[in-house]
Amino acid sequence: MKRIATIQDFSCVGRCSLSVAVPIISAAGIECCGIPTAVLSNHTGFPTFYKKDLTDELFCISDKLSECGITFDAVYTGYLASAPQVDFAEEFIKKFRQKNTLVIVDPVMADDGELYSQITPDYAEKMRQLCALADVITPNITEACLLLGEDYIENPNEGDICTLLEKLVKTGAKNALITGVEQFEQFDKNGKIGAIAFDGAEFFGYFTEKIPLRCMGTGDIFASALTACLVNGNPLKTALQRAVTFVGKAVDCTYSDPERRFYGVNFESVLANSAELLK
Ligand code: PXL
Repeated sequence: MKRIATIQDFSCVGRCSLSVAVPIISAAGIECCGIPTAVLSNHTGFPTFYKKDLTDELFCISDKLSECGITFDAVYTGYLASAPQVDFAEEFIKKFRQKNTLVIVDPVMADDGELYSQITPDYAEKMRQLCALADVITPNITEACLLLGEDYIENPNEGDICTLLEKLVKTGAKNALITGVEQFEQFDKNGKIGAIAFDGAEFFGYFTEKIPLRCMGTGDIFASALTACLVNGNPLKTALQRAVTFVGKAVDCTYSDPERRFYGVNFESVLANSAELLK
């Protein structure tokens, strides 16, 4: 069985990070080893939260895994709770990377032009170095601009996205993918939403119906589904299509739930029926 190490926080409430990565990757038939960067009562999108940073523990955990001779088919990083944890992720990748280990970095730090609470400006600089080690990076538009040290582009067109992707690949990542890209049809206000990728030679994108609902954690669900598809041997183009489809189904299901919560996507409702998509 394939095995992934995923480095991100555990938020007790709020469907993000490890609470979505572990079930999604497990449903794809892959062993998912969660390396917790922090434990939070709930994610930082709520007005208040308790956070216990686990930076010291991270180094002890990685030393023991290494002593036990454990290997991983992929290392996938998500929300890192502080700038020193970005250094840890870099060290972990260097320690555990073998010839065929895939490295996926989701540079979780901002959305809609704003840094997440707790993320400091020096974080983006460190994140740039981490991204340079990756096989695939999955920023949203805000994160892509931050990684490049550019001003946020509010309503980018496809040309803007392609330029960002080309620059991101020049900074070192083998493949770059930008999420949350909207494709507005001329007379269809709902338009479509999806992702565009660049592998250094070719651009490809995939879009699904845009549902008028913004939920925290959508990027984490996307990156987890993409990682699972890649580790199961799918090419990036297929993995991108399937991850966009999976997120679309989950957001659709959340939208039709009269009791939906603002803080999370009902991915549980689609996971069992969509597990084949991730294989
Ligand atoms: O979904 C990204 C994310 C993950 N983990 C924590 C967060 C956020 C976004 O705010 O606060 C703790």
